[in-house]
Amino acid sequence: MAAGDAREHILELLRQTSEGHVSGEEICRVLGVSRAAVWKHIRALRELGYDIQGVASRGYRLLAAPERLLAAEVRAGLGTRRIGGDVRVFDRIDSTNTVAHRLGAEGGADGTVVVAEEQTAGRGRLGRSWASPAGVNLYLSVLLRPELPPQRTIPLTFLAAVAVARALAETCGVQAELKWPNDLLLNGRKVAGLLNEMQAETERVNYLVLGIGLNLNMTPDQFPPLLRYPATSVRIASGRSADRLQVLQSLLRWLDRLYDEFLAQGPEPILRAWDERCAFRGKPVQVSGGDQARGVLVGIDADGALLLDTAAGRRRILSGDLQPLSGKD
Ligand code: BT5
Repeated sequence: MAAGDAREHILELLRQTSEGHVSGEEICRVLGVSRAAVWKHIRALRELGYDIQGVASRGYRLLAAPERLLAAEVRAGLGTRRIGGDVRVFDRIDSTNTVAHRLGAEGGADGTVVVAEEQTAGRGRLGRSWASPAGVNLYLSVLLRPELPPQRTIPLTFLAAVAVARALAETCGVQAELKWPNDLLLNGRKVAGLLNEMQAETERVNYLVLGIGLNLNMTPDQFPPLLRYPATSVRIASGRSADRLQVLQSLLRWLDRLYDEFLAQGPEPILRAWDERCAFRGKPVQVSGGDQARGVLVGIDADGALLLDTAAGRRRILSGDLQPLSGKD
């Protein structure tokens, strides 16, 4: 058994017995290793930041897990089918999307997850940057290899947004609204952004990278001074800090479930779920960037295009940046 697997197994045993101790013999028996090996693994776990108590007559007990995200912790008890079979956690990298692209080109498995504590060159759309301070938020990319032509993968951006919204509701008790095409809002302010990128030929997707930046415990002073859109974090919006590991695991489970549903049933359930959380419905908005338009927001259509009722009639918007219009505009 690889050292990482053995440690994951030991942590699982310790968690199952959160009230009492697990004896050294029990761990030896379950893992099929010697006492000396168990002792070495326990020491390695302590070095990783786990607070494990050892009582001579009773065995081991897990008192606290480290603040840092660890691949073994993320995978422990995840129970997903496709997402998170391989989880890589980095302390500090340029961008999780860039690393996921590299893994994609090297043949990385469908569902591989890349997580960073900090990004030095976090990316937004159109060459913009994503502020990624260390240890407070989630920055992750998921590598997918759907056997679909490129145009049928468009709903995956919507799928990622719905998964983030459900994870936030489940673990933090907050209800995010979805701002077309790739943002999540809390109290009208941006709490998460998605950056989905694809490597494809005309007929076939080679691989796809779903990039997710989610502001959890960021404080106001950690935001860049000039933002395109007002921003927030779960902690600022709700007054409570979020457990990053819990949110991440919930997010991976929702991604897994919705991806399964998408492959089995097609895009309709995802697009419907997205539409239910659509921000600014019935409100006047403006689209700039790609397409230019002003009108009242209707929702999204079966292809994920934004529908606006404009002075010249109903329009389908395929790309651009959305802003609400106040009465004065
Ligand atoms: C996005 O772009 O919203 C997509 C952000 C995706 C970030 C994730 S993190 C993991 C993965 N790895 C990456 O390298 N990227 C993905 P866009 O809609 O273009 O918004 C970018 C704009 O949002 C910036 O120009 C800023 O004005 C603003 N911004 C920057 N950092 C922010 C933050 N942490 N929270 C809210 N707004 C931010």
